[in-house]
Amino acid sequence: MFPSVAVTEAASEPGRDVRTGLDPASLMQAVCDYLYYFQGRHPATASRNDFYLATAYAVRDRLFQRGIQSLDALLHRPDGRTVAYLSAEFLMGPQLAANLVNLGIQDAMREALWRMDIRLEDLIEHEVEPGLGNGGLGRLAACYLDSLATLEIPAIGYGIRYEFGIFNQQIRDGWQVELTDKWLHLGYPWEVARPERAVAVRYGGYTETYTDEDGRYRVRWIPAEIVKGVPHDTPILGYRVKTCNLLRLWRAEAVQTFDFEAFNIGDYARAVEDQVTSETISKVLYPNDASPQGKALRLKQQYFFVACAIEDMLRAHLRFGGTPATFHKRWAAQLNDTHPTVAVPELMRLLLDDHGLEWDEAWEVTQKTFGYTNHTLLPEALETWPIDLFGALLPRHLEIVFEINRRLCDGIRRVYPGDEDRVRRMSLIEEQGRRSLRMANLACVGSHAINGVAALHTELLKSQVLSDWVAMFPERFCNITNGVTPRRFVVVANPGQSKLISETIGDDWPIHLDALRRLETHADDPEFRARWRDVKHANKRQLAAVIKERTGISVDPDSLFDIQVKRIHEYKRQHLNVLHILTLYRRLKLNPDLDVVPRTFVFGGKAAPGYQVAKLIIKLVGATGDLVNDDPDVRGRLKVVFFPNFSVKNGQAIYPAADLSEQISTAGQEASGTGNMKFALNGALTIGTLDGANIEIRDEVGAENFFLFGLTADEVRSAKAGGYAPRAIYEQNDELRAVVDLIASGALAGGDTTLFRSLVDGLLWHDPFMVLADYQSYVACQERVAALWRDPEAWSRMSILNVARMGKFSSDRSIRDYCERVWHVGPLGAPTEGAP
Ligand code: Z16
Repeated sequence: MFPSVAVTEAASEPGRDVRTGLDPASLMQAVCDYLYYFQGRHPATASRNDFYLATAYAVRDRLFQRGIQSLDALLHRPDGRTVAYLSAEFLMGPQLAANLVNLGIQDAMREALWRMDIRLEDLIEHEVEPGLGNGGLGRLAACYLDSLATLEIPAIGYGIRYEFGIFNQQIRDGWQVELTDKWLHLGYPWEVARPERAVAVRYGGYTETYTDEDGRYRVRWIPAEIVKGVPHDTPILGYRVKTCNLLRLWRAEAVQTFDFEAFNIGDYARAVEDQVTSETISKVLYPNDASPQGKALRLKQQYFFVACAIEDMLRAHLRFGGTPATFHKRWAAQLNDTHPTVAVPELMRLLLDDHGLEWDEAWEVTQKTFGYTNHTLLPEALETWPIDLFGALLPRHLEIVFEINRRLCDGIRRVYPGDEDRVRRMSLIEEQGRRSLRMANLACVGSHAINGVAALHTELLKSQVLSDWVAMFPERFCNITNGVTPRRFVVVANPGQSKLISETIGDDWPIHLDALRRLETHADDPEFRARWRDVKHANKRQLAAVIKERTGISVDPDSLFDIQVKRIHEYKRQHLNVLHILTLYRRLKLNPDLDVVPRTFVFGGKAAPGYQVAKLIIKLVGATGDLVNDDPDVRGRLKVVFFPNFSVKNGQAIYPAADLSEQISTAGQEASGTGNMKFALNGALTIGTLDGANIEIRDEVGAENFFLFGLTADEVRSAKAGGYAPRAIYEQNDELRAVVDLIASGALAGGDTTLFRSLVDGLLWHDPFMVLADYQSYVACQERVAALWRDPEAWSRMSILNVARMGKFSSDRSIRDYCERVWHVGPLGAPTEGAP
């Protein structure tokens, strides 16, 4: 069985690049070598994990090779700018298949492994993903790294190497249970630790002033605690290009490990304790996606990776001959939401205290370095830190923040004399209640560019949340609509559809997504439509098998797959979806012979562990499934599934199987959404509100090819202003009343009328997300969906047209926008118009 003969034969081919070749023989030899000499395994006894690791190492070699070449190219072009994407989250997803696709060696590796009796697909399935993010924001960062490399822009992603990522979700008795995500357990082959490039990060203590040799007044920070940040590098290869960038994640370690190893200190236990405390910093990802936790440890995490990143950038800059005053000419740093905003006072601190720049010069460098991306309008998501907490942890930074604020407030008073209310609103310090630092304001004042993530979001940002900032700094604002990488979310996730597209319009669409438009003419070709349907049907059969295995529920691949996967949140309105399901259920109970379109409703997503209502919504979905799935009157025509542990990996199996994509947030609440793009690129039709990027998707695919319902953001606002009364809607709509009553009756809870009471009462008396207001419109829209489903030709045509017109939503387009409007950088870091 072991292919030693084949390996020997292969190795004897003349001129073969044994070390990094891309042919099956070279790949096979590389995998064998890793198995033998790195893992000390004989193939006959090697486990699947052994083969997975050996394969990953073989691939990684080929990435590093390109990474070194990219660095070399950069060193020979020392005038260019490098992008630093600062993000507390990177939701990378599985790496093996994506890297094989980007290298263009999927078939070669499959063949290489096959010669050893190993199926590549089994290894891909075996891979554990690093879940170092909560949802959209973290996944967006990962898509952007893919596009930066593909567009050959030198870039580094800086973040935290959490030991435990987003929890694994299990469903027990319908409830979410959180399990620790031990993603490093079997070894993570894609990264390399660089302990020699560690950075010291300081916390606490106090500051003092002194006079330097030139008689200048200077400040020195005497910290109380020092932690070491050790970088762990993952290579990020672009699609079919040589450029290979870096994701550099920092792990916290104790500085003084060796002191107590020498047993020469009295308090051994305390020394160990200190070490444990240091390492706590990168221990776990905070699992909140919408409302930040005001924990000191979270601020410690933020400063930890930011301090490491800026130090790393500054070191590189100085090593390549730069001066502190030209930092911004070599680095463009993006703040992914406010999480890394402490980078603003941190860069100021380094320039002022360590490098002796004057304030004005340091401030200019800082502002030209940073751009700020806002990802939410939710008021509870706007980060603030109590001043006492911030000052205790970062005393020097607080002083700098106060000075930034003093100058900011002076500036406001100059432009708007006497407008103290405006000063109060724009101040970096919230003075009401516990004095606190407003991170969004700090990000705005410290950046030369500020952007929202979809057209509506940016408009609302400009007209509401940040209107004072627009008035004073209008030139800083722009919109950059989110995008997703078509490599991972179409080429890797949906090989069937990808093959059909490439056979039809050529294979350049993964890098020129607008080329999908060539599919338009094929939408009217019955033969093409039939092939399109066959692809979707095969994907649905695959998903049905996975659903059976994970949940025990049998679903019919011929039914309409109606899917909502995303974080569970009231504003995303999974419960509106449930109200529709119960409406159909009730209609069937009243008339079992009713001719309904058979549907499979799939839900997936994690609830923040402390978000009780979200957890109750998960329970409600499960209870709805229990009620509906085996009811004899339903006769299998409705199935409701909660797909546990939604992740990037599971998403890659789910998006390609969707017929209908649920994008039903209350208008004005979802900043952009990116799942909406992943679904549509995989041929799902969208039912959605005029929210986030849905609006732009509808504009692109055509209103006639999009199922629109619900209030607009303006209507939501005026309905609320006019005293919205959900109870009245409930009373006036018989069908709505019946389904709400059904939930309240205990019929979904074994007769328990208390289980869902808080949810029902919330809807009837408050309903902040206008679920009842949009119910009628949603149900009516779903009837239009059902009508179209009955006409498979029309459905297929619309599905093809949707894909054909989704080119705008490639993350390549988003990254080009950032390069042009924010970073002023081109391929190889070449400066573009407007470069500082
Ligand atoms: C997040 O995932 C998002 C916003 C935020 O403030 C924090 C987190 Cl962890 C999401 C938005 O909710 C979503 O609409 C958007 O598409 C995504 O960020 C990427 O911009």
